[in-house]
Amino acid sequence: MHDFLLYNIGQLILPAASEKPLKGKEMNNLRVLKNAAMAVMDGCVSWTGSTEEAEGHLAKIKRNAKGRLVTPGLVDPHTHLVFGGSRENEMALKQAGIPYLEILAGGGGILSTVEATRQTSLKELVRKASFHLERMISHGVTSLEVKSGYGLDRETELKQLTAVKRLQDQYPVRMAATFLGPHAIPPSHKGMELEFLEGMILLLEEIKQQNLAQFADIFCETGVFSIAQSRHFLKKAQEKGFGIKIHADEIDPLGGAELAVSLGAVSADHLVAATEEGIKRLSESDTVAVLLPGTTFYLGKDMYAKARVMIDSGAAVALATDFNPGSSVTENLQLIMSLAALKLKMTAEEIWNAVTVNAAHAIGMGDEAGTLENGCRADFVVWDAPNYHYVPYHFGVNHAESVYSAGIKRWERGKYGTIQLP
Ligand code: IZC
Ligand code: ZN
Repeated sequence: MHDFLLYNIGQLILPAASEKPLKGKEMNNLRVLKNAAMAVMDGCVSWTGSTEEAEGHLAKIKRNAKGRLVTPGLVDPHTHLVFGGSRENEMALKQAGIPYLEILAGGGGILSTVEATRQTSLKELVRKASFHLERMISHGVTSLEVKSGYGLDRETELKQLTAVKRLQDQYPVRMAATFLGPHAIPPSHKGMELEFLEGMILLLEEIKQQNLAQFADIFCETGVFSIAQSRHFLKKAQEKGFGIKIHADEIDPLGGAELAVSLGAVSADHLVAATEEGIKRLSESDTVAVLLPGTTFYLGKDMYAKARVMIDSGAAVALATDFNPGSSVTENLQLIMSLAALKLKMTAEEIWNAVTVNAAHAIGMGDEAGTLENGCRADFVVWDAPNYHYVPYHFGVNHAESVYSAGIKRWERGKYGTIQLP
């Protein structure tokens, strides 16, 4: 006897749990079961098959999906969810054509969020992040990564990571935490980048001891951290047992992709300016290229990451929101899926694999998240959509009808999603 049986599913998307991310052509294979059914027991998927076969299965609760699309819960593998303040004042600067790195160099951008985050209490940081996290969940996300990096000092970095821990305890989603201490150089350390980096390296030890993060990350970019500095920091993090990630080649082609591969990073993120050589190296590796087209869109740029070249040359690609208060202010991964279709020219099959299995691999959850294999935790979304092509096609709105984690409904489009007429 199952606890729950969902039948009459128009399309059930079943990405296979695999040891490695899907690479190149494999990304275009999406397992789709039509007129399907799925059962849940003790929070895990206990059976999948056809609606006809489901008639022979007993369950405490049965639900008719009415021909809707059902997929694994989405995985958002790159977010800056915990921060103080907001940066709507930068919109006018953007409109005036002032580049992102120039705003940062002037003490704004990341540094203004650092100031606000330092002044925000732990309790308030958790409250604020909860608001955004609930919005993410309502858009279908059941697993995500969250970075620190708006402290740039011991106290505030630990406060941010503690906020992540509180969210992990409070919310029924899987959350990977990433220490991004080297996200910018604080004004107190201008001209003393190496000292600052050494301070962040010292902090790695404490974070490891308190088990506050599984990954370490660095912003490798012109005017921020160089390739040599990034290599130094990431190697130290690796020695201490962290998985490593890197903000690579977002604006300038410094060789971040090559560095990520040479260190065996779990992911290289952004990659808009990655070189041909960098892409080639990625395609020969299992480092996941995490692409963030929402950021390119929001920064008003015309050049997007070369997803087609990456996939066609055999790389593993995932997609993320990069949700943050400056360069990608959206919790909606569905919108990113539309941008991936329109701007990155990814197929619908590649897109669904990129926000499920491959995104899970990018945060070390390849064996548990982004799949609905028998025995896996039942994290899934029922979509107000008849097929998987529909979600990236109809852009800018929320298509989730209900969102489940561990077999329990956590969100449902309710009275605020449909207008109640008097
Ligand atoms: O707050 O601007 N790129 N880090 C690197 C960001 C964007 C977040 C921000
Ligand atoms: Zn980022």
